Amino acid sequence: MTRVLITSALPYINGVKHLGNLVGSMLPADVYARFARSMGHDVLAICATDEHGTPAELAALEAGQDVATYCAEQHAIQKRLGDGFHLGWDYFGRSSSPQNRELTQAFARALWKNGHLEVRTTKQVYSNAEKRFLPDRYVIGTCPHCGYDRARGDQCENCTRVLDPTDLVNPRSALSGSTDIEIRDSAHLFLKQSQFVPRLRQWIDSHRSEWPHLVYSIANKWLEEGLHDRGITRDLSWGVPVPDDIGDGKLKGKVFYVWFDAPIEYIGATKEWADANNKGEQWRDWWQGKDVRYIEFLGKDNVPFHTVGFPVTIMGADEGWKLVDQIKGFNWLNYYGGKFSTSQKRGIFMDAALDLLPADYWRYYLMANAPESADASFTWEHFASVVNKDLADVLGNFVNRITKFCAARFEGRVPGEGAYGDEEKALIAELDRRVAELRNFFEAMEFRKALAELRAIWVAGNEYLTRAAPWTHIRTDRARAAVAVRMGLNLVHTFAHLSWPVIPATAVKIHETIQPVAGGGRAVPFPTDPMAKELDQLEGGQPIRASDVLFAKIADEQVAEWKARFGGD
Ligand code: B3M
Ligand code: ZN
Repeated sequence: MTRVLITSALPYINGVKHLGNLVGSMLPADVYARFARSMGHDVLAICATDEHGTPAELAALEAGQDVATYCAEQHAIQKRLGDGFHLGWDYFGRSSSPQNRELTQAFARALWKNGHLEVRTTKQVYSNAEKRFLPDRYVIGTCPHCGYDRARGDQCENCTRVLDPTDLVNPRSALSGSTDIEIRDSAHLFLKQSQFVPRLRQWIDSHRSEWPHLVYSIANKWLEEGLHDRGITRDLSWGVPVPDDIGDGKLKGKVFYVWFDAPIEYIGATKEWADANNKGEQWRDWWQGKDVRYIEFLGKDNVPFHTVGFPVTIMGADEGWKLVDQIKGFNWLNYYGGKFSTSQKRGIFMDAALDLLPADYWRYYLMANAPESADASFTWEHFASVVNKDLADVLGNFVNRITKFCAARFEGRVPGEGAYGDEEKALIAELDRRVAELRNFFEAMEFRKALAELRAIWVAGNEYLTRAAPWTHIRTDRARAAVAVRMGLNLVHTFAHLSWPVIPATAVKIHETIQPVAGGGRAVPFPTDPMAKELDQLEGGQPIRASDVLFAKIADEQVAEWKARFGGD
């Protein structure tokens, strides 16, 4: 047994997340955490909302709320939706927590003490009308290169050139449109990342064979392009305040940049967990213990901050905090070939998804089509066909027909008569091989392959039952029918064990047709016994319950309606 620390990239606070966000970090992190638990490992799974930064301020402004109230409300919404999707975090924290504030300030102090921070004077745009500094992207004006008149201060959308706000012709505030803006000097803290290149190079290369290609190549590219020192403070009011003892008194009223404090919240949320559950100093041990394997789940756009930004913070602080061991990165899930978009409200969001169907339909579909080696695309047609075939026809139908048949013809009790014959032995041999494969794919976090294997196991059960045909034999050879029913019920039980990481609510329901789940469902154990034992463990005479329909099929009319409602093509 190893200790496994798992974090998912922190969903940003500005509104409900879409299915692309869900499958790009939170859902696979949960599936893997469940799998690791089901293998008997000691697991701590952590997530939180990422609450600081200008986008949070702007979203609050738009909602007509002060930013603290806005964040508290949105956090509660994201927490509720995460629960709805059965994301079983040990803790779902908030980057605006006192714990994170303290840790972020402590990291900055350590970096300052170790000489890795420097105060530099920078030129920033100040809006007299709004009495505040404007982040680069909230200054707009005419692009000096192509003449586009809504170029942002960080980049021109039209010609994609990277800009500085001072490059813009006729600059104005994107917030108010005011042109009463000026350039002011402003002192900021810079993290001297360039000093860390040799250490980063060594660390990243030491993981070259272990990390997925996607992750290694992005990390490597960043290093090769050269690391610039990075400004880690901002002229904002919402954020973790820079403490007085850093920066020679030149940083009063400033806050840390959101990307500085957000990854520290992985540790912060672990402390929130310990504080909320009387775990004392255990949070520190998860982050400093030698026996912990730390795995991060994140979308490809977040790779640089996790392979360079956060590691530099940890290396520079030099206080024994753990660097990540394994990083599972994801590509994009698209919606009809285009992007899911929060700002354009394009695609399906977590709240709308749960209004349509229970979480397990989505969990299965998304994991079976996870954007692992390439981008993937959601369409309603594909979704419906996967749900109808895999979940309704294959898994649901199997559990339904065998438990119902047992209820109708064997008084709802596992029939004990007869011994397994050649059919059963062949199935056992096949499942020994397939279950080992499934476990390997889960362990390697190859989710598409894992789900294809899981489905193949369900199919093998169905095919067995079709061949064994207890409904035919019952008329002439009751013992033969009994053997098939007993194997069928053992398969139901095993399917629950194997499926729990992916479709936990359904797996518990399936398991309960056979017997209650031990330990209240915190972990359904993954089978480690040989299949000959796993598939022959139900006692003759043991009562079972007939299952209801587990998955309703999605009709063509529903597909048409949802396409019309959510947009498609
Ligand atoms: N909040 C992801 C995003 O909003 C970002 C992840 C932070 S992980 C420390 O794109
Ligand atoms: Zn331009």
